[in-house]
Parts: sequence; C-alpha cells; structure tokens
Amino acid sequence: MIDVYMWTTTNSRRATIGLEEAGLEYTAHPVNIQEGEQKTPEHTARNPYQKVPAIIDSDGPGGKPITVFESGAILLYAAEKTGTLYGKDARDRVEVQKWFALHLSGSLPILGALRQNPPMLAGAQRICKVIDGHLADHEFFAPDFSIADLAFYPRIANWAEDSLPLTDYPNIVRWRDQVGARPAVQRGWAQPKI
Ligand SMILES: N[C@@H](CCC(=O)N[C@@H](CS)C(=O)NCC(=O)O)C(=O)O
Repeated sequence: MIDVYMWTTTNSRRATIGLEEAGLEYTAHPVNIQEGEQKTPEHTARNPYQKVPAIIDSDGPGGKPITVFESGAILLYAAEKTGTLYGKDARDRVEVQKWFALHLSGSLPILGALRQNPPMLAGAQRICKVIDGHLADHEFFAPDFSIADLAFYPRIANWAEDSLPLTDYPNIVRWRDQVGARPAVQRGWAQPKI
C-alpha cells in the first residue's frame, strides 16, 4: 500500500495523478499546509524540506518500505515500479527524459514564478512557445503518454489566464483538455478528499 501525504495543491496532485495513471493503489492523507502541518516531526521525517507531497510505499524495492519526496521523483518511482509511463524503448525514453527534465528545470519554475513576478513574462512566453510548437505536431510530449505529460499538466490545469492567456497557445490548450479528460487524471486531481 502507498500512503500519499498531500494538500490541495498542483504539486501534490502531480503525485496522485501519476499513481492513478500507473495503476497503483494509494491512500491520500491531507497535510494542511495552511495550518503548518508540513512542519510537524512526522512530516519532516517524510520530507526534510517540509513540503508536500511525499509518499511511503510499504512494498518498496526488496519488499521494504520506502519514502519518496518531490513530485517529480514520485512520478519516476511510479513509472519504475510499474514499467509504465516511461516510453516503450530506449529511444522513446530519451524523448520522455528530455521533456520531463525541461518541465522540472524550466517550465514549472518559470511559469510558477510568473504569478508572483510579472517581469518574468518574456521567459514564460519563450517556454510556452517551445511547448506549443512541439505539441503542434505531437499528441503528447513523447511518442506515448508519459510522466513528461504528468509533470507539466498540473501547472497548466490550474493556470491563471490573467498571468499569460493560453489563447495564444492553442496546442497547449488542446493537450491540456485531452489530458484533463483522462479518467485517471481526474481521479488523481480530485485528491485529497477534505
Ligand atoms: N518541487 C516540489 C515543490 C513542493 C512544494 O512547493 N510544495 C508546496 C505546496 S505546492 C508546499 O509544501 N508548501 C509549504 C511550504 O513551503 O511550507 C515538488 O514538486 O514536490
């Protein structure tokens, strides 16, 4: 069994949509970050950075419990554990890795910062142009639906249109609606139940 410690945030839901898409069972436990619950000793033992999400898999490698923090690492863990969402061969895996890395190191920090920091608009437009151009002739980031899509989706699913209207990026909108229609994504997005 996998226990997920999370709140109603995009980073947290990245973990649950990944577990859902990988077909892994889990129980979601709310950690109310508005009440400081991420700073308790119990949660600090799960994530020394005192953030959500974190997971504990009682059946980790070697049959022993394992703790994973960082939503990107949780996506990788779910993909590795199930052999899903990570490309069907070495060439496809490189496609997944490129876009997964770009999202973690570029798209998410840049678009996340834009909301509080409007001068980052040029950088946000630049990354959105690259992503929109790729999605113009690719259904998903890699040849098949993968953790590269799951890494980026929560940021765009919860996008504030007034920061940067997505109307200028029709392929991102098409992709967002397609990913958002997946039942597993919808189930993961509905967590935690509070
Ligand atoms: N890079 C981390 C970001 C996690 C993160 O920033 N979590 C926020 C909620 S979205 C949090 O726990 N904030 C509480 C705090 O910083 O005290 C991940 O993807 O897991």
